Amino acid sequence: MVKHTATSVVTIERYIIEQEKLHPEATGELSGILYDLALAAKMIANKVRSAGLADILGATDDINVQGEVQQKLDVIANEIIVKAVDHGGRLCAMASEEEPEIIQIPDNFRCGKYCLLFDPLDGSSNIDVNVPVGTIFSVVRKITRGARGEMEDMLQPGRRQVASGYVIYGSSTMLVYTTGQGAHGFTLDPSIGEFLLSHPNIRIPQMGRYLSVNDSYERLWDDNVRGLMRRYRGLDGERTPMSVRYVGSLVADFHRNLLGGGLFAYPANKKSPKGKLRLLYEANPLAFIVEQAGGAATNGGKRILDIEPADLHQRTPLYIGSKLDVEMATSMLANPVPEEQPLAAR
Ligand code: AHM
Ligand code: MG
Repeated sequence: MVKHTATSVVTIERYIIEQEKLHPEATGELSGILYDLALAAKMIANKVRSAGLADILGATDDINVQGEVQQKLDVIANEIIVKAVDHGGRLCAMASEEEPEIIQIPDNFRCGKYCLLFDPLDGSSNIDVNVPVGTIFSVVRKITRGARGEMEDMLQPGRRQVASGYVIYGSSTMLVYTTGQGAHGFTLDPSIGEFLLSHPNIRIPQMGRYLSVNDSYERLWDDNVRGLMRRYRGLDGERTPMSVRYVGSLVADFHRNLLGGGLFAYPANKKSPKGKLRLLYEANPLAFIVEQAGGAATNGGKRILDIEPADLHQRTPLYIGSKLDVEMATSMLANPVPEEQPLAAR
């Protein structure tokens, strides 16, 4: 008798179709954007995999073997995404962490009803040392009337996202996405070039094992942030200590915490009063995913998905991950430890 394995083989393409059927009114346009992004992810994965060879295959002074100027991988990733999605007739505009202005759909292509916002290669400074990097994306519906996307379409709060996701280029390449019906993960099988469903309906543990924070900024934090980090580490005896894991690549840190439980924090500090991470390209898409997985995300005072964006490249402090750990941040930062009064003011 033939023995079958317990799990079925489901490609991302089939999964997206199945999910789309849950929405009878769906036109298939959003699904089309997701396929195109999966294709872009495979192309970027291919480039990332051979990144370490650039110096050998290319010549010096940033000129490659064809005599072309070598582009940095984050610029290449940006280009790959734009070219994978700009002609499908599904998008009315894009915005990228790599580009200062809105990216318009070329005149010769039709405009659609969605906007795509993305960080093409997050953590790209890690490429040179072979540490995982990622792509993050967010899709919102167009709200203005004209054919082309405008700033107002881009600056929508994260709760209006219709899809978001990320790709991690790690020991394997994984794509995790949500359309508001759970967060689902797919692993790239490089031998057949397909993303296969490997992590259906991801659930993040309510409390985490890992704390991901760059504590070299400790001297620049407010007392309340310092107090919160002490609590996470169990130094005030109020919580089981968390272990610190910090890759310095948001997608990698987030992904580990999503699967195993934990909290990623990039607090505001005296040098970066708004934190470092971008609301539209990093915080919002990951916040949508984490909430779909049963976790939470805040800037310390407000749910990330409720922040009204004012600027395309706006930054935000970010506390994201296991629900109870994020709630700890909300309660401790909303009731900040009073600042020490300078002697002269007492
Ligand atoms: P980038 O978008 O310029 O790559 O910066 C974002 C990265 C994140 O991946 C990571 O979490 C963070 O910057 C690390 O910053 P720091 O070195 O200050 O800890
Ligand atoms: Mg980034």
